[in-house]
Amino acid sequence: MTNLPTYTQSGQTVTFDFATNLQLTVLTASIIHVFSDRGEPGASYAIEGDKQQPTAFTVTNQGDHYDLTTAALTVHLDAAGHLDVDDAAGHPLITAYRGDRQLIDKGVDKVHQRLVEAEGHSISGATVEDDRGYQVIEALASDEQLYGLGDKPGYLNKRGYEYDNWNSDIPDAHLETFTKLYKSIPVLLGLKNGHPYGLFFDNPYRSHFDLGKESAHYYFYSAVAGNLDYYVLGGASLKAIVTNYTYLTGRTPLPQKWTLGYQQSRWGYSASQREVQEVADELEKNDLPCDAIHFDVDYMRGYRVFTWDQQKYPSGPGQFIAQLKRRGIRVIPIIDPGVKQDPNYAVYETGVKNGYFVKSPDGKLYINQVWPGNAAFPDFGRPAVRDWWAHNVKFLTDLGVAGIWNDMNEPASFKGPIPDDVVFSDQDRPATHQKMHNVYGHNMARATYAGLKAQQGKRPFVITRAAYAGTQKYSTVWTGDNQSIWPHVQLLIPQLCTLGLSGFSFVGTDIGGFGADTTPELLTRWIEAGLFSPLFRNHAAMGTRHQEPWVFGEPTLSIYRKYLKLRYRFVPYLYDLFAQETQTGLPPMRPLVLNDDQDPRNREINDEYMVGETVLVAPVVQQGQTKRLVYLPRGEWIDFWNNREYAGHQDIVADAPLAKLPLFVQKNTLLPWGPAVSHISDQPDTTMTFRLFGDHGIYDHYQDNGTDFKYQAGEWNGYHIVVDHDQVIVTLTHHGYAAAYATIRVALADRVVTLTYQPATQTYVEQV
Ligand code: MIG
Repeated sequence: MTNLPTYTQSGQTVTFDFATNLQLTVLTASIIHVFSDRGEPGASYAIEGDKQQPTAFTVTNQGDHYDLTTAALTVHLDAAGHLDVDDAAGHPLITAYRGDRQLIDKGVDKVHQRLVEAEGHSISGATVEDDRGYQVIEALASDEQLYGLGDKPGYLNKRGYEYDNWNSDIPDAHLETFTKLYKSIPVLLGLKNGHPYGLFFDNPYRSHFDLGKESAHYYFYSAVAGNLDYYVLGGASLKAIVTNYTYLTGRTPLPQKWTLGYQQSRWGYSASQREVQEVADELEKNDLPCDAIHFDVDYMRGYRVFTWDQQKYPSGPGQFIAQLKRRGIRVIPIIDPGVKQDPNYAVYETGVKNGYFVKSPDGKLYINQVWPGNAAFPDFGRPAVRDWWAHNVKFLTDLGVAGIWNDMNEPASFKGPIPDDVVFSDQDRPATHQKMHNVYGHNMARATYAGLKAQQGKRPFVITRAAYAGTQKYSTVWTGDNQSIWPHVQLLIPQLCTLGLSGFSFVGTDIGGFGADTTPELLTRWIEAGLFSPLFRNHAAMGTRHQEPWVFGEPTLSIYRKYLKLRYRFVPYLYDLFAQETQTGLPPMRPLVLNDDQDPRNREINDEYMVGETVLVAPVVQQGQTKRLVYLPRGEWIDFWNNREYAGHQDIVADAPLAKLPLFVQKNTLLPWGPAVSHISDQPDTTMTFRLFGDHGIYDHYQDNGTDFKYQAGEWNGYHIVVDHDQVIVTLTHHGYAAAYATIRVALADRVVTLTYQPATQTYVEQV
């Protein structure tokens, strides 16, 4: 038997003297950093700032292993380096697997494997490619569910599947067979025998998760290179795991309120001012609330980023954008990373002159092809390049755009993949594409955020396709190129919920589907299913059938309108949830298991989701279906449409004709009920309404100016509303924002109570 290694302790870091040193750092009682230096320089992109808090812990020698114990976790480490983690009550959370991997025999020999791979197929089951790689293998209990990993297109419980972390733009329809998409968010959440934990692997190199596919007895993480660098996350519930994970990697900041409104997009609109104008006119004519129109690549001059084709915009882009803004519609243009290779184009010229683009190993500019043809790629890992990009954003903010949509930043390339050895910077140190690929979109979004913030002083609205863990601090995300197929309206539920479990709270899919032709029924079910996705945008590819709400006539138009109007009623609720999310990291749109991980039924639900704690959504995601089974979790529930009451912990059959989204509110809930508006105004609301579901309720409501950062200096209002036995009490718990509501209405079952603000006493008094 080998002896235990010696160890040294420095502050909250304990270094064990193995052949390769292993460091355990206690960041908090629930977060332990596991690190082994394998020679990779550089700092984390996901984590910013020092997350270590003074925390008590002990290290004890137990003879055949050490125990490192905090108030929440115990790490056992034996002489062979096996690392096991228990919670404070001694329940195993993470147990190193003591055996060897048993590779799946797919009956393919080496010769055939090469042939199959040459044809473009991959034989799955990634193993470590060379001695720069490593793997971490953990035992699986028979009762263990695995969640997280970001945008992977599968079901909520990812046990039994394998995934890759390598940001990829793959044009085929995303199905559960895909191991990777645009984002790499290597955070895994587990429930082992009902006990929650998390593992965050902070290594940007290409990595792989096999979550019990190869064997029912273990799951593993492997990376092709980089340091062994991961975090063990503990907590009493999955919620606590998400809160701890977002403490570490950051939270979605409070968005501008209008970003929660409906947004209309289509690749092609922006090719002419007339076309965008028509879209705005149709929205208005058809009484469809909308807050933004997105401008895809067509507005640029020959796909040159930070240019605008004036000829396509007779009024001039600035005038036109201002004109739309006056009608309540904001403009979000797209920006790709690829900069057209053109010596007469200032962005390219400046980039070349300053060495801002990535280079081939021989030191020459690296060129690949994207929309503008030959293009150079900004070296976003470098601070100077991010500053330059942020400055370029001024071209767009000067024209009055309201946000920026970042695409193609995996980075995608048309002329073959960018080779691994292309020189990208890791901050100011030369590194490789292999290392910087997965953080490319992250760094681009970060630069865009910085530019918008500096130039607008508002909360930046960035939408990015590619991301890494932690990108949520800078940007919202959408799930890229889905298609107008039923499996994709089904997918949006587990995929957006999974992003939420992975730290990304502001998420959405292309409503109606991006590729392929939608049908009226599919479009209708999509606007229903996606009703509470924070990013609420209909977008489609050029060349597909149009899918604006009016193109199919009735009844599609009326149903679509009904749901847009309903969405606007819920905007104050979503905004409140975001205000809370900034403190907790809990996403507004969430899987049932997040609200109650102790109900085994909640652990496998892929066709329902919750909005906050009290709203349950059970969309129809099958063609032709007009009734569906709905699992009601704990508590009592009220059918939103007819007030019928149901006990929880049961399955009911809900009627769901095409025009109906099955929607339930927990009994005895108060919800804010936004005004019926066509656009979200930057002017303060003078009135707010709350609706009671049931007999009594309590609600805390947040209000601020909805646009800038003044709330951080205390310019916000908090309202505490209590309805009990027909008595309504509203208390202004925090008054930092001058424009407190003049009137508050509370809609009870049989009457509406109106309260008015008394400035002298800062109280709300019922009007009789
Ligand atoms: O190669 O800009 O995912 O939303 O409309 C396609 C055109 C590039 C991909 C994005 C999509 C966008 C499209 N883009």
